[in-house]
Amino acid sequence: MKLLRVLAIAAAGACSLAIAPIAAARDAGPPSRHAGDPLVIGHRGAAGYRPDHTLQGYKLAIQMGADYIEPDLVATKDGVLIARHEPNITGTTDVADHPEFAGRRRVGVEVDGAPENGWFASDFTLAEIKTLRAVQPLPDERSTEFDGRFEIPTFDEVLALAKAEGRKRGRAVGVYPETKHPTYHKHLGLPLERRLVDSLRRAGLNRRNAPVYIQSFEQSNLRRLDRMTPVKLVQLVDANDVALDGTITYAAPFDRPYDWTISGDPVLRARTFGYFATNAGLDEIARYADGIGPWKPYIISSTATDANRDGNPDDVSGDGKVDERDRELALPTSLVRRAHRRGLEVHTWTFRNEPRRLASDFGGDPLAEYELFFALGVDGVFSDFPDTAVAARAAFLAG
Ligand SMILES: [Ca+2]
Ligand SMILES: [Ca+2]
Ligand SMILES: [Ca+2]
Repeated sequence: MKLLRVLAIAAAGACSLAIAPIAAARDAGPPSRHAGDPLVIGHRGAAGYRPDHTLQGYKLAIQMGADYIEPDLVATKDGVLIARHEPNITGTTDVADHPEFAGRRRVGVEVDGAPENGWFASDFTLAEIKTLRAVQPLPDERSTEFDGRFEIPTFDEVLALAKAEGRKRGRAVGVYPETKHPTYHKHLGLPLERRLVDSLRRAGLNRRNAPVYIQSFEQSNLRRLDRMTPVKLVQLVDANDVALDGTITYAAPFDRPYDWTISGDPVLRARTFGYFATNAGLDEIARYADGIGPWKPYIISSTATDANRDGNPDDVSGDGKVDERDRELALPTSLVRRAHRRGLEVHTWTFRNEPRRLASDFGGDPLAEYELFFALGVDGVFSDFPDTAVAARAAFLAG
C-alpha cells in the first residue's frame, strides 16, 4: 500500500480527531505545545543517543523538547525503585565486569515465565547498584561511546531531574513511569505500586492533573493503582510479531499480561493482548485507565512478500537482509477511533530513526512515519529520537 494513499485514508477519517483532545482538557501541558497536540515521550530517555535510563539520557530528551521522559522501574534488594528496562541488568550495565559480583549471577530466573540468566536488580542493594555504570544495550547498531560513564538513577532522582529541568525551561517536564513485571516484584516481596505512589507524593505529583502517566503491560496492578492514585494510567498492549499477511501474532511471553497467565482463570488464560484492542477490551480499560499504549502494528500493520513460499518474508529490497524495509504498510485499523470514542488517549511505540526499522513506504524517512501516525490521530509517541519526533510534530502541525 502506498503511503500517500494511507495518508489520504487517514485524512478522510480525520473527523475522529474532533473527539481526540480529551487529554488536553485534563492537563494543560507544557506551554511549548498546544493543548491537544500529540505528546513526545522520550523512550527510556533518548535511547537513540545515550544508554537507556540514565539522567544524562533523560536530560538530553528534555533538551530535545520531549514533553515526557519515560523511566522503566524495577526494585533493588532494599526496596528502592531504580530506572532499568528489566530486573535483569546484564545487558544494560557493566555488572559482568565486576568480579566482586561474579557470585551473584543466577540461572533460570523466571521473570515472566521464561527462564533467564544473569544478574538481577533485586539481588543488589542501592549502594551496590550505584557502583555499576550503564552500557548501550544495542552495541551493534548504536554508539557505545558513553558506556561505563553514567550511574543507574533512582526514580526519585529522575523525578528531581524532571522538576529541575522544567523549572529551568519554564515548562512542565512530565514523567511516564512503567511498572516492570509487577507480578514478579510482588512475589519477591518488593511490590512496585506503593513505592511508586509514595515517590510521586513526595515530589508533589500524586494529583490528577500532574504531568504523570503510569503504564503497565499487566492489568491487575493498574486496577490496584486506580484505587491508590489519581494520576493518569495507561494500559500497554503488546504482541509477539506480525505475520506475512499483517496479522498480529502472539507467543509467550508476549501473548498476554503475565497476571492473566498465572491467574488460573480460564477466561483470562484464553485471551491474548489482542483482547485489549476489541470493543469489550477497550470498555474494560476505560473503567480503570485513561489511555492505551499499543504497539504500532495495532494502528497500522504491515505485510511481507513470500514469493519463494518458504513461510518467511523475502528480501524484497535485495540488500541481503530481511527487515522492515522489505515490508509494506497495510490499511489503518479503527483502534484510534474506537479508543477515542471511549475517552481513552492513544500513545504508541516505538519510533526509531534507523532505516532498517522503517517500512518501505517511508522511503527511509522517519519523519514520514510520525506524519502518518499523527494523521491517524494518535495522542502521543514513544520515541528513541525525541528531536526527530519534535521536528515531525512541528512539520505536521504546520500542515
Ligand atoms: Ca518502557
Ligand atoms: Ca520467503
Ligand atoms: Ca531487504
